[in-house]
Amino acid sequence: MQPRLSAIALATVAAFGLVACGKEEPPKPAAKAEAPAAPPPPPTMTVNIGHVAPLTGGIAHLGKDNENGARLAIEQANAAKISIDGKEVKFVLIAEDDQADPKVGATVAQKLVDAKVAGVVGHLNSGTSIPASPIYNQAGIPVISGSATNPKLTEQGFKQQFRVVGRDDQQGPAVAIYLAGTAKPKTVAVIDDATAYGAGLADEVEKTLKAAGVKVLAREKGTDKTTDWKAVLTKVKGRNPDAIFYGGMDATGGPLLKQGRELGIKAVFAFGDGACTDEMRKLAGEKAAEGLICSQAGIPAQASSKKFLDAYKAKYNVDPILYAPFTYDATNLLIEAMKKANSADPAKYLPELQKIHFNGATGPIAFDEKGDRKDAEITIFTMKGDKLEPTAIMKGGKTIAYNDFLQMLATAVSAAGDAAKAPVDSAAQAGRDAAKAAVEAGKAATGTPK
Ligand code: ABU
Repeated sequence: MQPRLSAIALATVAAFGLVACGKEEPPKPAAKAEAPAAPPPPPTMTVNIGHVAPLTGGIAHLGKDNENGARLAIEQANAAKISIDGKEVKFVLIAEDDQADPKVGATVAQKLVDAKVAGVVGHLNSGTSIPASPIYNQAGIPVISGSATNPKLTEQGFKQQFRVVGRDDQQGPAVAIYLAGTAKPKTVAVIDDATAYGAGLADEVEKTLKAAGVKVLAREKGTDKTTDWKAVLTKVKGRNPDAIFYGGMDATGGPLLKQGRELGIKAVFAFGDGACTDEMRKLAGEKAAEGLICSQAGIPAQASSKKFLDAYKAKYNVDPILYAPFTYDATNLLIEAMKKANSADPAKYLPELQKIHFNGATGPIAFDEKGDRKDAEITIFTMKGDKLEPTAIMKGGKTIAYNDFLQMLATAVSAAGDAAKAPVDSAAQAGRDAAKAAVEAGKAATGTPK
C-alpha cells in the first residue's frame, strides 16, 4: 500500500504543479531576480505649518474651531498628494495653545520659529498676534490670521503678515452705523475687556457714534476673564443708556448680557465679532439674548462654500462656529503660494502670497500692500429666537440687506448650474460677485440697511 500511496501523492503534486504554472515545466524556485524591479518610491518632503489659538481657557471653543479649519485644509492637501520641486509633500500641522495670553503668544511664536515651520496660521487673538508678529517677521515666516482684527497687526510694515478677515476700523464703524440707524439710541454706554481687540474695537465704535451725533458715556472696563459684571452694570444702569456696546469675546460677553438683563437693563446690546456666536444664547439665555446686534468681520460662516461646509461637518460632526472657514482659507493660501513658487522656502513663496488671487471658501482673496484682505465684508447679525440671523452685509460704507445678497446668490446658482467644475463654489462665487457689483454700483441702500 505504501508505494501506491506515494505514487498517487506524486501524481497529485505534479498535476497541481501543471495547473499552477500553466505550462509543462517542473516548478522552479521563485525567480526573484527575474521579477521587474519595483519603481523607487517618489521622493518626499515634510512641510510643517504652525497653527496658534487658545486651546484652553474661556474661548478654547473658538480656538478649536480655528484649528479644525486649518487641520481640514492640511488633510485635504495630503490626500491630494501635492508635489513641490518634484517631491510629494506631507504637510504637518503643529498646533500650539497660546491661552489668549500675549506673553504666551510670543513664547509660542519663538517655539514655531525654532521648529522651522514654513508658515503660520494664527494667532486667533489680536492681543497675541501683535506681540508674536515681530518674531515671525524677523524669521521671515509668512503668517496669516483668520480672525485677528486689530488694525495695528498689519500697520507695522511687516511684509509677511496677512489676515483674511476685515479690520476693526471697518467693523467698528459698520456695527456702530447699524446700531445708530436701527435702534436710534440717544446715549450709548461702551464697555471693553481691556484687550487689544476689545478696547480697539470699542474705540472705533465710540468714534463713529460720536461722529453720528450720539452721546457716548464714560468708558467702563473689565478684563478678558471677567464673568461678574454686576458692579460695572450697576454703574451703567444708573446712567440709563439706550444701547450698550461691548468690545470683547463671547465667554465674557455672555455673562455681561445675562447679568444686564437680570439687573433690569432694557438697553439694546451690541457686540463685535468675538462675541457674535450662537454661544451667546447658551451663556446669556435665550430671552436675554433676543435682539442682540453683533458683527462679523467677514461673511457668515454658514455662507462659506458648500464644499467646505460639507467637508467640515463630515469630519467633525458639527458646524463651524465662527472663523474656521477663514483659517481653512488661510492654510490653503499658504499651500497655494508654495505650489505656485514650487517651493516651501518662505523667502521663495512669500512673493507669490503677496500677489495671490485665490478663490477660497469665504470668497475671492487677494491682499493689499499691508497684508489686509481686499474688499473684506462685514456682516451684521441680529439674535432672533434661537439663533443669530445675518441681517446685512456692509462693504465700503454701503449696506446690502442680507436677503438681497442671498437672492443674488440664488439667481447666480441657477445661472451657473451647468458650470463645468465645482458648480456650487462657482455659483457661490458668482453670487458674491453679483453682490459686490450691486454694492459697488450703489444700487443697495446706503447708510442704513433695508
Ligand atoms: N476679532 C475678534 C477676535 C480676535 C481678535 O482678538 O481680534
